[in-house]
Amino acid sequence: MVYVRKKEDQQFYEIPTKKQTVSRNIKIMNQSDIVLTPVSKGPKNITWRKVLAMVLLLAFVIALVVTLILLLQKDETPTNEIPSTTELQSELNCTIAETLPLDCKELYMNGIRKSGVYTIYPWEKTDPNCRPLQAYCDMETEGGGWTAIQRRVNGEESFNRNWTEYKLGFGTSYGDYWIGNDAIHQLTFGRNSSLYVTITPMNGSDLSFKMYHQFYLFGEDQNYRIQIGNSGSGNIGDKMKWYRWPFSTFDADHDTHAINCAAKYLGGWWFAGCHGEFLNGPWHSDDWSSPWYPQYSNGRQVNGTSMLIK
Ligand SMILES: [Ca+2]
Repeated sequence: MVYVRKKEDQQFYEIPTKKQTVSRNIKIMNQSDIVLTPVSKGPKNITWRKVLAMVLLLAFVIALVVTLILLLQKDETPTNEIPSTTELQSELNCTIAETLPLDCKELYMNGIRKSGVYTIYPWEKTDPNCRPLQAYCDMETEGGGWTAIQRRVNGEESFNRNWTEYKLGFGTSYGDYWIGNDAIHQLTFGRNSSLYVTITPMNGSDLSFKMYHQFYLFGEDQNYRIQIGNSGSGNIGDKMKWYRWPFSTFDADHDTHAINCAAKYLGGWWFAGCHGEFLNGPWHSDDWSSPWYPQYSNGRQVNGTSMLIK
């Protein structure tokens, strides 16, 4: 039904439909040809249709906006399936690890001559442990190219750590640190490495050092058992030449003594029953027993240590 509102009386009138009096085939010449029927009220049906249409349109717009907001939120929210930045970085580094330095020796061979902290890539890209490592490189001692696996310079880090911490490493490579037993295994196993131990004496006299050859560490499945072949040059005793023992920490006793050596002497090491040398004791303390017997029988005589490999 179609309606019209007359100006004269503001009254609504119903316009006849085509079926009634108006046809497409009839040309209306005069407005009086159309018979208007007054109706009591306005075009109620039209108003409701408009309202209904507006409601439907509004509902559609609201649904559209809500959908868009949900889609945007989904894009911004990280999920478990998305790798973290560290994982991506690690994956990236491992992917190109073949062209990057395995250790400080390779950096030295690439022309690096300044001692300091560098990034090394000990693992193959397919290794689940694959990750870049920050390591201190000694590029001056004994021909340079040495990777520090242990270094103590200021006593800021405690070396009384548990199995997992020794496994993965701790500390900061520009200060006190342990590079990690996994990394030592990876850097030495099957590689005929040399080990160079240094001790800085508290009394200001010359640096103590000792070289060993054929040094390597077995993997965690053998509790990082150490193997040392021949001893080389040095100005202190070389009892480490006989080392064949697994690693121990206070929470993993693998020594041959009835007691827990790591718990008693407050640090991780390749204890047997218990030790003659021990570089991981409490810093500047009488509790650090026999760092390197007989030259260093007490931790208060020691002002720095390092264990270097290449
Ligand atoms: Ca024991």
